[in-house]
Amino acid sequence: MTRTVEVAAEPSPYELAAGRTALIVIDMQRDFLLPGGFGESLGNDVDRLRVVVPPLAALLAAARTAGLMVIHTREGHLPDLSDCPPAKLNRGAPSKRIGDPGRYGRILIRGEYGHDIIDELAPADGEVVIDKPGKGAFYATALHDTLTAAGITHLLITGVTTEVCVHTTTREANDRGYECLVVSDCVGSYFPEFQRVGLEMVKAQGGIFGWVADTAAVIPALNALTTTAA
Ligand code: TIU
Repeated sequence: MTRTVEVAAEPSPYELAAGRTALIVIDMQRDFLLPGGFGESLGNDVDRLRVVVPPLAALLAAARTAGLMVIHTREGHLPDLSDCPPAKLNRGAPSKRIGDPGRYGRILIRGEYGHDIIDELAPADGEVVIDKPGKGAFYATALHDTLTAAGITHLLITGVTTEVCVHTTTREANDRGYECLVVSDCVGSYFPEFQRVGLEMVKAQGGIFGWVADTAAVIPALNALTTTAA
């Protein structure tokens, strides 16, 4: 029988199921979090995302100890940009576009230093890294097949940015039948208002896309899973 631990989440308690739950860490890449990358090229203050790093590092450690499957994603494109639709390449008026040289290599291009995950949250050996061309982690990736093969039905969703890649991925996951909990202090936005409303939208209408809880609720539940496993 699957062990479960209840998380005090909104709008209702969330059943954390051992062996069926994965932690998804979305796009914690230098291009979004450091000056000179894609995030800044769009006119954003990247410092707003840094607050996510300490709680997410703590959650990652607890998830690893509890034996959860951990999946990291990276948004980015092939060097020839053949997987980047013109609608994405040409949208808006960024000071630099995807593929242009940035402070950490070509912006949002796979294999470049800026495209990779920040050192504090580097994937551990054996953790899956999903490279995605879109905002959602399920579009044009093997994520659903990977989760299905591992028997995963529940997702703890973290990363950046709340209203863009976190939301798109949560909605994609919800439509595919996953029970999603968005960890509120482990997701970040360049816009405080979008952060607040983005979290409200997930849990509104009885949990239309899923649940929301912070690390103060989720980490003790992970620790309880670890204890009951012993
Ligand atoms: N611009 C913005 O808020 N986000 C993105 O472009 N990608 C992700 O959210 N990862």
